Amino acid sequence: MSGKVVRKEFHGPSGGWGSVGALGAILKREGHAPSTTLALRQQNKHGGFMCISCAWAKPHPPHVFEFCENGAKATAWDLTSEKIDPEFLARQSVTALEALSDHELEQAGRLTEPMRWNPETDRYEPVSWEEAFRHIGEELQAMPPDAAVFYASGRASNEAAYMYQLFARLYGTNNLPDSSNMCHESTSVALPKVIGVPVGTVTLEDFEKTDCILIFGQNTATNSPRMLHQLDEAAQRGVPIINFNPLRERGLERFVNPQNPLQMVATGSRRIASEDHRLRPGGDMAAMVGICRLLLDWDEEARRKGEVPLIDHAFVEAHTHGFEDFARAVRKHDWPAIEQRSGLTREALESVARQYAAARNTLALFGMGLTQHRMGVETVQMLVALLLLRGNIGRIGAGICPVRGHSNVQGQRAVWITEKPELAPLDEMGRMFGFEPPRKKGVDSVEAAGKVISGEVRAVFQLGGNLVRSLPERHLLERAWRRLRMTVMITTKLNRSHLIHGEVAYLLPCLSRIEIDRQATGPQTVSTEDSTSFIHASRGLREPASPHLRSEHAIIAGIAKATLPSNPKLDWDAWVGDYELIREAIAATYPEWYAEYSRRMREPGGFHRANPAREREWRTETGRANFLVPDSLEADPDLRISGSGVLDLITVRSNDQFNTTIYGYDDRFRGIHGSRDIVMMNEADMRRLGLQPEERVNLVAAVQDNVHREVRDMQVVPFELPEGCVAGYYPECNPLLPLWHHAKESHVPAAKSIPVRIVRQA
Ligand SMILES: Nc1nc2c(c(=O)[nH]1)N[C@H]1C(S)=C(S)[C@@H](COP(=O)(O)OP(=O)(O)OC[C@H]3O[C@@H](n4cnc5c(=O)[nH]c(N)nc54)[C@H](O)[C@@H]3O)O[C@H]1N2
Ligand SMILES: Nc1nc2c(c(=O)[nH]1)N[C@H]1C(S)=C(S)[C@@H](COP(=O)(O)OP(=O)(O)OC[C@H]3O[C@@H](n4cnc5c(=O)[nH]c(N)nc54)[C@H](O)[C@@H]3O)O[C@H]1N2
Ligand SMILES: [Mo]
Repeated sequence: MSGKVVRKEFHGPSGGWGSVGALGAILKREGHAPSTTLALRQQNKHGGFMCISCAWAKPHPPHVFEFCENGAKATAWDLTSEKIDPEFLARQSVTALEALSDHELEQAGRLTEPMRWNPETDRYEPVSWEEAFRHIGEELQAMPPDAAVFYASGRASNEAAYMYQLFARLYGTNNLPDSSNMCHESTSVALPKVIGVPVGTVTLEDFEKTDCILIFGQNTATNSPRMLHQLDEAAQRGVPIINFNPLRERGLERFVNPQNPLQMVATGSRRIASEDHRLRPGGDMAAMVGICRLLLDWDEEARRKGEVPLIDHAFVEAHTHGFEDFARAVRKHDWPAIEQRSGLTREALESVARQYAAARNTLALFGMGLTQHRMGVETVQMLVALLLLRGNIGRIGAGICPVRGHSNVQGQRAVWITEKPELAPLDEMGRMFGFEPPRKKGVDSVEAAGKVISGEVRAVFQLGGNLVRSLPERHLLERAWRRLRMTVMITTKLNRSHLIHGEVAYLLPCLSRIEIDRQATGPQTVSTEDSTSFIHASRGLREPASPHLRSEHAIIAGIAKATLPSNPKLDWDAWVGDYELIREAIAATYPEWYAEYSRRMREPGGFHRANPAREREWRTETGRANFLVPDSLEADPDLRISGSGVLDLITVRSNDQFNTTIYGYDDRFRGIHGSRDIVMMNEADMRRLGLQPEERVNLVAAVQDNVHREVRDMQVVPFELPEGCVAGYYPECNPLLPLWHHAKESHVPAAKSIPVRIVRQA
């Protein structure tokens, strides 16, 4: 359980012995056999399995150990020897299980058999797969298709994801929200308008050739630690790595390469970030406007003096649209406003602009610090504008790099798990499988939550995920979730969204990607797509946790067969027997990306899904890369933070969690141990509010809409972050997040700027 918070200042580097020690502790706790260590050696390697943790690129040739502390934790977590068998669930009622913490629920181990909730005993009891499918099918047939929601957390393979979206559409709905809706959807909405593709343009080759790296709102050492290799290599070449983050994230300061035993014994570690700019939350837009403004002014001056211009005018002329309007809009912002809104001084921004202007090739990385704001979409577009000014897209060593979260979130969207019908090749699927696909827009994650709360949604399927923890508006959502007619959870472990359940509730336990998936034609291989659009084969290698588990593919097929009339053009059983056939269907649906899918994915290093922007082919409305003008410099233009005492709450991850999966209570890099029920505060704010370190306070959302949102008993932790903002952990702080507080266009919950008040306990 989360207990009293203990501060242990972190002075070490990320990587190195610290992570090896942390890993050893995890392996021990999970009761690991040597086979786990063997499994780790196959992680992210050709012929092995692709990590189930983050989506970072898998280099070829790989490092000796192509895994990090967190990837190893995720592997160990799935391969745990702990099991939740039917006796475990027979011993206690579901209501009694609610007393367990989120950590304890998952820690209890792998689910081993399909279970159905029995209202008479209030217990999950074993049920046969066939009976489960029959009953779920019957329930689905009885409701209008748009009353069901098919959520996917970004872990399932491309093959399973393709089957899942096809099933939902054959059933009659585009209600296919996924984790991306809470994550990089701001990116997926922003990029097509400006560069004509929804994904990043950078590959690992660009890291080798770059001269400058900008990082906005991405916590590499915690959330994509394998990327530290690329950053470390760049830092060694003297490449400036300029980091923008309100929090001091120590893991990005210094790094010891744990792949290099010599360095592990040496005392020296190397710096990663060369500069750290601690801006205000949501201050990125203003900071970028400031940098653009400097470039424009300096460029004008240079041209006047006959010096080399700073803007790549040839590129702007040949490839872009809207430069003049953009330049005019940027020049309208004066320095006091830029400084006040970014929280950075003009001198600090000049330092960045100078380095950026001196670099031939620049690439920009970003994460949730940009996307999870009301202005998330516009801010991503502003970052692209900054790159376009110097021709930094579609050139080796340069580009835009959204760092994706879940290991296959990018892949799932690219095989059309999407609520937006215009993004899926519906005509082609209709032709291939002889049906009229639904054309009505489906619900995204926030809309799904709204319709669960209003009662319009009657059934929720989760292909992974833990929505009552990961979504906003927890108080209302939990209550409404219990009123659902049906909850169907395809899952590996037990979580909160399974205990708070519908009238008809099923837990359908599936294989993990690390496990051997034996089907009619033998062990199967699946595929996933990383953050750099490379698609890799992945083959499980451990014996399944239980003989009763089924693959996600087999579970989806079982439900589909029980729900839909038989279809001569679609043989679900054949697909389950041989995943090659699913890949053939994917390739036939969209050959431009997936031709010769099976052959190419098996090549060492995988294959790259076509990315026209990388080749400077702009599939936008203007046929060019577009400069778009931001409406405002504000993080949240509609929500004027007025009055004293309102603070901006940033919710973040620790390095002892994967989203709602809590491995433990230690946040080593931030030096916060023993509890996650904390609020990180600037010492000046603490003084102003008269708060002591470790004092317990309550947090309430500072919005006026007649909903009371509160989290209680949070311990105050002094931390290096700007005045006026505080930070806490996701998912503990989610009850404070109003459902309507999301990015305007993408509906990504604005989890990085929640207006809150701190209330002292009497
Ligand atoms: N170990 C581990 N790995 C993970 C995950 C995990 O939970 N644990 N989750 C996975 C998933 S799904 C995702 S999406 C990624 C998430 O990875 P990240 O994108 O790194 O996500 P966060 O930790 O939410 O926050 C990122 C950083 O943004 C900073 N930030 C907050 N507000 C602002 C702002 O206004 N401006 C700027 N510039 N910075 C800001 C925060 O201080 C934090 O350091 O990681 C993936 N990998
Ligand atoms: N306040 C706040 N809220 C946030 C965020 C934030 O930064 N702040 N981040 C958002 C982001 S970026 C994301 S991606 C979402 C994530 O939100 P979700 O997708 O809802 O949550 P996860 O924690 O990733 O899902 C974990 C569950 O997936 C299941 N699972 C694990 N492995 C497998 C598998 O192999 N197969 C199947 N079928 N199931 C499996 C297990 O039951 C596990 O409990 O949360 C979002 N919510
Ligand atoms: Mo994510």
